[in-house]
Amino acid sequence: MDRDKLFALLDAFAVELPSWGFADTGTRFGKFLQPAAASTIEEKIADAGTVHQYTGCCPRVAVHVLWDFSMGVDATATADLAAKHGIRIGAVNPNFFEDQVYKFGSVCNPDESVREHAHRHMMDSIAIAKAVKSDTISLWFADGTNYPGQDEIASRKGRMHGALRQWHDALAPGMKMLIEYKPFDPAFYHTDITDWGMAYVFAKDAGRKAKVLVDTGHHLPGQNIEHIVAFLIDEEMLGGFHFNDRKYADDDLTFGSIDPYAAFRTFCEIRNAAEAGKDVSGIAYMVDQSHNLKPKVEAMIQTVVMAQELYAKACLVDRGKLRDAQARTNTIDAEECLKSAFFTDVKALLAEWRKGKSLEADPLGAYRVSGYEARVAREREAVRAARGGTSSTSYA
Ligand code: PSV
Ligand code: MN
Repeated sequence: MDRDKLFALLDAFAVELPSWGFADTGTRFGKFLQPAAASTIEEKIADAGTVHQYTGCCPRVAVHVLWDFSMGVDATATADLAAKHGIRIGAVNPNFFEDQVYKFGSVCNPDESVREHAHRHMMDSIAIAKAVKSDTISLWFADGTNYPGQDEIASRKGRMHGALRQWHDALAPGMKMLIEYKPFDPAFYHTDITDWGMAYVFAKDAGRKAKVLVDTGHHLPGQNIEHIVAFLIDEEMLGGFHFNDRKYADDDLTFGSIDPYAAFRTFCEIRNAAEAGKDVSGIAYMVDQSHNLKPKVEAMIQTVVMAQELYAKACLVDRGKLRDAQARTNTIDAEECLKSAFFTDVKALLAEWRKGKSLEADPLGAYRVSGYEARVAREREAVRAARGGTSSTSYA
């Protein structure tokens, strides 16, 4: 592939950051607080804008409604603030898991008043999306049961189905709805949308604006994510990704930190589809990571640079050679096509791409010398002390 084509593909490769990834978060066993962690939407947006400033490829920040908005407050101010930091608001994530009423689920709850509560929250979330000019509502449900017999699985399916259909039709024109799946956690016996197949069926039944969201951490060990991705693209049902990595379950580790070759293979399937004429331009690339150990802005820069490198490698696969090897059923030659692209050092190419955008060649190094983290740590600690508290925002 020539350099200009690669650079054009990199220009189009935007990675959306999660607002919650800049806040103090932890595990159910506790949080380790960081002085520079963001505790307001203003601070989260400033951090996301900073990552974009150094990487040049993160023009949007996803928001989580209950963590980032107060009901009744004008959401357009948040969009204006994002614009001041050189970014826009991306996916709007309603929250169907935190309210006390959701103990036995949200839309699948047998109690109709709880389902209505969830419905009102969805309508508020659509209104927020309109106000911030976002075209994406991203749905994840913690719904499920912990014990056999706790509830009727098929009835819960029917409730989910009804809600998604109704919500699909309430979306504004041009808006889309992404449906995420997760095999377990917090529900440990059965989860109402447990895998890509169920998400696919619900999305398909809801209507054309609904697509599947693949969170790379939400798979059982050994599952072949690139196969799922290739299948969904072919069905025109892949809406987007939540990037992260995991060793065991949904660990929210840095994308590519455990298995970069698997992440590369996922990008390969996207590029294969694109080269075969499929429209992949609507796929949303989003990060869903909450760092408990790493400094948050640094971790996001590391993530985004990794995503760009793996994507560039997937672009570099010699698809002419690959097709030829496949036609000859030469498995070794075919596999070598992937391996030689994966092992190509693309750092210099990316540095050149950044130079063309007046960015520093090494985003992490440049960010570190900027002194941003030390400065915001001082400012945020002072603000928190004046408020008389520590970090406020939630688990993620
Ligand atoms: C759930 O584990 C999830 O992946 C969903 O995308 C949520 O919105 C996000 O994490 C919140 O942390
Ligand atoms: Mn997710």
